[in-house]
Formats: sequence, structure tokens, C-alpha cells
Amino acid sequence: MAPEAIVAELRRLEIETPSWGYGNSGTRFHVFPWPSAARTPEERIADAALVHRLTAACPTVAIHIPWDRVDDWDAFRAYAEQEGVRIGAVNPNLFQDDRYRLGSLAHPDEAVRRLALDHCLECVEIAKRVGSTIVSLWVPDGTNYPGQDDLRGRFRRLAAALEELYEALPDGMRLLVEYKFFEPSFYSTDLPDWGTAALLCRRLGPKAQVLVDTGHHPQGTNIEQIVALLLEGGLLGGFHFNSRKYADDDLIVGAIDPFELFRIMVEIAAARRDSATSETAEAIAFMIDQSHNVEGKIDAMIQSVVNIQTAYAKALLVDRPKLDRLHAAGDVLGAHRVLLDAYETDVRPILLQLRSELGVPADPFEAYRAEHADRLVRERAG
Ligand code: LRH
Ligand code: MN
Repeated sequence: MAPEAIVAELRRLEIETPSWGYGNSGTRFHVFPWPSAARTPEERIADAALVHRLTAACPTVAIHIPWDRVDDWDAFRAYAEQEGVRIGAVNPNLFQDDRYRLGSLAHPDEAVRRLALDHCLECVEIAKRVGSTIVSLWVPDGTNYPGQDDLRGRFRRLAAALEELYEALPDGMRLLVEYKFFEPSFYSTDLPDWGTAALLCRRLGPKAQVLVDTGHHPQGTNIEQIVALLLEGGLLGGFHFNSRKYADDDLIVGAIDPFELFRIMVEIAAARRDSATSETAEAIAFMIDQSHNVEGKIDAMIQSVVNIQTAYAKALLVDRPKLDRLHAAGDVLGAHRVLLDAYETDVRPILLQLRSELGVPADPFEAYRAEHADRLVRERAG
């Protein structure tokens, strides 16, 4: 693809940032406060809007309930739009209530399942109020010991709850189902992998699709193959981009394994060129889900956006016709080297062209540090 065509494709790449990525966050060991970290839903929106002003690539911000609960959703929506962003995916929270000890939607007790489902249904109502078209659901449920509960019984309870939630979705709204192979449960997880998520989404209907969080797989998992299969099945709804070395580390996307991120974006670029999968591939929600424990929040988010744009630009450079020819010829290394050629190409000139066309700083990371970092520390002191 020619550089100007790649710039045109990059202009269409919208990346949603997570409100929770702008606040102080940490591990169970400690939360290190960052002087300019956002403290309120409004400050988190303002920081997301600043990232959008500096990159022109992040027009929406995901919210998490109750972390971002406000009294007046109309005013909150208006504030976001006045700041230049829209509210994106609404994320229910099924992991921070004492009553969820044995689970939420899969809990043995009907009353607790009702409580959890009512929270998810409230998130559908919030999505309607703020103009969001996505409810992004991670179900943390599971067990810690063999025999603790009936694994098929838990699945049936989860499926029944999701059916009721699905019925509440208005047209035009999607339910993204996020899987994770372990944590906070350490023996079984009721929604552990893409297969279980796909099974549930097929049962629910076309408004339900699978969300791939890149930190939610066992070591060694071929995530780009999962992405390819979900695209082939019309089931890939979105991503929670981050990276990890060990477990669900939620580090900056592309920081640990940029070649993996490139391979994922290669599958997306290919699917967008294929009429059999382009509709699904065009509707993918590219969302970031990270926790910035020892670094600045806004500059970390900007670096994440740059890493995703870089990986996608390299993916768009893959010489498809040559690759198809070498696939047909069975030229193993010839085909492999077509990907290497693209991956090893410096796309920074293309990204500079993109930013000049979009009227944003040539280096948004440095622009943030030079023009905003100290101001925010002063404004948020005390
Ligand atoms: C779970 C998860 C989920 C969010 C949470 C912040 O690990 O990825 O997407 O709700 O992180
Ligand atoms: Mn996630």
C-alpha cells in the first residue's frame, strides 16, 4: 500500500482510551500516587480529551461503573462533548462487591445473580443516556478449589443471565463479552477463553461479540490466530489492548512484544481487505485497557496510541499480492520474510505525515510533556 493510502487508513483508526487509565492505580502491594493523576470522572474525561487533542486519534473514552458514576448523565455527556470527546464503552463492575465472593452472574444464590444482573441492566440504561453503543462486560466469576461448585451449573446460570441482559439491548447497541483465563479466581474461571465467549455470543445473537484483552491468555497463546478465527466467524467485537510479560500485567500495549501487536494488526488489515470479513473488521472497537502503576498516565496513554498506530502502519505495508503468491507457491521463508520486510520498515515518516495532515504535534508525547505536564501538576496540587 502506498504511503498516502496508509495515512488515509490510519486516519480511520479510532482508539478508545479507558477513563481508569488516567487515575492512580497499582497492585495489591501498593498504589504510588502520581501528582497530576485524574481524581474525578470529569478530570478523567478532560485527560482523555487532551490525548485526543494531541493525537486526533482518540474521539471516545470508556467509562467504568461505579468508578465513573455521576448524578447527572446528561450533564456528563455534555461536558465530554464540550471537551471534544464522546463517551464510549460502558463497563459494568462485577468484582468489587462483598456479595460477589462466590461469583456474580454465575453465583449459586439467585438473589446475588439478580443484584449483578440489575447492575448490568443499569449500565445499558447509562449507555443509552450517554449515547454509547457498547456495553463491555468482563465476568470475573470462578472458583478456587476443585469441587467448590458445579462447573456446568455455573455456566448455565451465567448463560441465562446473559440472555436476559441481551434482551435489554436496544438496536444499535453491542454487548462485548470479555474472557480471561484466571484471576481473581485461581481454579476455574466461568468465562476463561475465546471459545467459551464465542459459544455464549453465538447463543445470544448478532449484538453479542467477543472482546479480546491481549493480557488474558496463557503464556504461548497465538492471539493473532484467535483474532483471525473470531474475524472469520463474525464474532470479533473489540480489543482491550495492553501488554504483559508474565500475567495480566496491563502494561503499555506493544511495550513487551511489539512484533505480536504487529501480527495481530496484520490479521485485521487482511480481514478489512476481504469482503467475507470486512464488515466485522470495520466495526472493531479498538480500546486500551491499562494500569499505569509507576509512570505518568497521559504520556503512557499517548505512547500506547503511537504504538498501536505504528503496528497498524507496518501491517498495512505487508505486500499482500506477493504474500498470496508465495503462499500458493508454498515458499515458507519467502512468505515469512514478506512480513519481516513490513515489520522492519521505519513508519515514523508516515506517522509524521499523518499528524501534519491532522494538525496535531509531530511528537504528541513530547508536546504533552513540554506544554501540559507541569500545568496539570500545578492545577491538581492539594
Ligand atoms: C479485567 C479487566 C477488565 C476491566 C478491568 C479494569 O482484568 O481487563 O476489562 O474491567 O480489567
Ligand atoms: Mn480488559
